[in-house]
Amino acid sequence: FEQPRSIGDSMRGRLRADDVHLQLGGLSNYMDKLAEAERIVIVACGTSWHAGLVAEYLFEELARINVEVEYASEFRYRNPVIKENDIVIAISQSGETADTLAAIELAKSKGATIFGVCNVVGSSIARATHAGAYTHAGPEIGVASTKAFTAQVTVLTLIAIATAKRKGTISEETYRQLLIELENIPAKVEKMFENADKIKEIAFIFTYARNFIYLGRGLNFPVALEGALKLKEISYIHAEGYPAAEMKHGPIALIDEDMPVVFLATRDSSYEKIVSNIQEVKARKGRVIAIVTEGDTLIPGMVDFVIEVPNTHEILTPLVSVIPLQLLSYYIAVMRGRNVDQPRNLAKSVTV
Ligand code: F1P
Repeated sequence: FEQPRSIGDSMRGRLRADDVHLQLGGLSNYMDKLAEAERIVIVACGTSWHAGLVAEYLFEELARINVEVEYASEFRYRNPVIKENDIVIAISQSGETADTLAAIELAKSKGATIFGVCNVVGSSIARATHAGAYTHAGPEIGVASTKAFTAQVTVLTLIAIATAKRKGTISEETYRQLLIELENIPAKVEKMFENADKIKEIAFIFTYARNFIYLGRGLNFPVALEGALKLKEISYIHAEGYPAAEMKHGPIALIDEDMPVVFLATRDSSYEKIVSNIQEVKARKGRVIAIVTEGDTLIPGMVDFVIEVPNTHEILTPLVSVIPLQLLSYYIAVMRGRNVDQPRNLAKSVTV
């Protein structure tokens, strides 16, 4: 519920549509290096890894830079190919995650330049990097990351926009549109919280579901993964996130009348394809909860439940589409009597 403030804080002082250079603190000195990079490697764990997957789409789409997103816990034990002109971006809420820290040290030993996107000022990861941008969201109070995700995505979006602007891969018009729309996001998120009761009603219906599937395409694919992770973490319901187009390569076998399927179906360039994925699930009697853009008149007639999110620029979609998924997990967990702040088996920062 803090997110209208924390998303706002993550852009405050950094963003002026009339400014040629976004104010990105220590990173500002590295903008040329970033703009010239042939490759960005992102290392992170859990929710922060999902923010990294969003960043992959952003940097590729806006700045045309090749991006690889690595689980830090795998990367650190491989012998990855890292070159001196690679930029490694480490993302971490706590700034203390042992796997992410080890991945940074490995990349550093191979000569890469390391940037950090962390919530906690002065944390071990922030100190281990060459430069970085704090999210300004503050640490999470609970264990599961929620505001950290949207704050990380906000900061990564600003970095991608600034890089694209420096490279000339986006027009002045797009640059301005994106920054102006970013400033509208906190108010749009606030509006979604006002309609949270609808999500509570859906949560009530699915409180005792045993499984969930989350499907999305493009920028909504990492959001599907994040929705599934939130549900697992705080309600202990088994949930899988998939790219919607992968469904036919396996998970479709799971669909029947007992399977709730959450579709990220906002009005974007994947819309028509998502509509046909929804038809495939409905034909197999899956129970569909669709996250749609407000005013959508097609999908509500096809599915069991609809949750509307405000319209925004496609690039900024994850900042609005993740909110109903966090709320759905939250209400289901509370209805199941779970401790949402301190889920079983989870540590706030995984330091071993
Ligand atoms: C990564 C993370 C969180 C998750 C849980 C365990 O932490 O996987 O995403 O919610 O708290 O740790 P961090 O590196 O982002 O602090």
